Amino acid sequence: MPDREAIRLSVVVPVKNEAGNIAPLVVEIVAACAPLRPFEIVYVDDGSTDGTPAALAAARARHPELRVLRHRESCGQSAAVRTGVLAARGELVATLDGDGQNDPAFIPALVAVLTEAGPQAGLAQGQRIGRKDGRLKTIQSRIANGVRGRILQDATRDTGCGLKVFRRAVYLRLPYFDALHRFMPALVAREGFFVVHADVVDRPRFTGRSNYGLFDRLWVGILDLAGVWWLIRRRRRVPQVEQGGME
Ligand SMILES: Nc1nc2c(ncn2[C@@H]2O[C@H](COP(=O)(O)OP(=O)(O)O)[C@@H](O)[C@H]2O)c(=O)[nH]1
Ligand SMILES: [Mg+2]
Repeated sequence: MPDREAIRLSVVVPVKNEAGNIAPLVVEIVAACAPLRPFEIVYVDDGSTDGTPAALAAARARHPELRVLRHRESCGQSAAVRTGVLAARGELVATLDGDGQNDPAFIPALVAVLTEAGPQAGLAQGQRIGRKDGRLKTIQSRIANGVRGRILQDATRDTGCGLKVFRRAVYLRLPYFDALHRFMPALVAREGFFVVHADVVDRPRFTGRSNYGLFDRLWVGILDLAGVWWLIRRRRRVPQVEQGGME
């Protein structure tokens, strides 16, 4: 395994009860990221109660790039992403959902748009086209994205897409809360970095079922939006820091 300095990219994947989806997705990530070597894959098992730990152990035996972390008890998707990013050794981090809905083939394009935009670009946000969720969920997601965009003015059509590439150092500056991963563009901009976008083609889950019900995100989503709105208003300006005491 290459050392910390050598790794360019860490691919962080949060999973809860995704046993059947581990093996095929790891194979796809390894193939997609081949041009970005050296990279690592960090799976965070969020207290799964199915065969996910065994599937991860089997995948690790086949792929030396894979690291596995586990929460003893389920703490949620944002907490799993955070555990992965804290452990990540790459300067750049890619995230994607562990159910197969996000195609890792888009990771190199997201890395390219971020790095070509320069060091002030903090996040390359994937935006889904051809949504494969049910009609009701897709409509609900469109409405939520529309309301969020109006209120936060974060110039992003789809913040819920799990496919993102960001600078680890920028992520570490963000305030942590449950659902942080759905508000990344506004929070990255709050730190004085800008956001770039790339369209990504959505897929259906490989197998298994969604961890979220239709109403899981509605009421708490309104509360989260109010919280992020408040956070943004409570940032006066981003300090431009320079060396003092020179005269
Ligand atoms: N770590 C963790 N991951 C979760 C949790 N809920 C969902 N996920 C993962 O987050 C990703 C998206 O969740 P999913 O259930 O597919 O939600 P949906 O696609 O929005 O319906 C998948 O990789 C899930 O395994 C959770 O409570 N903890
Ligand atoms: Mg999904």
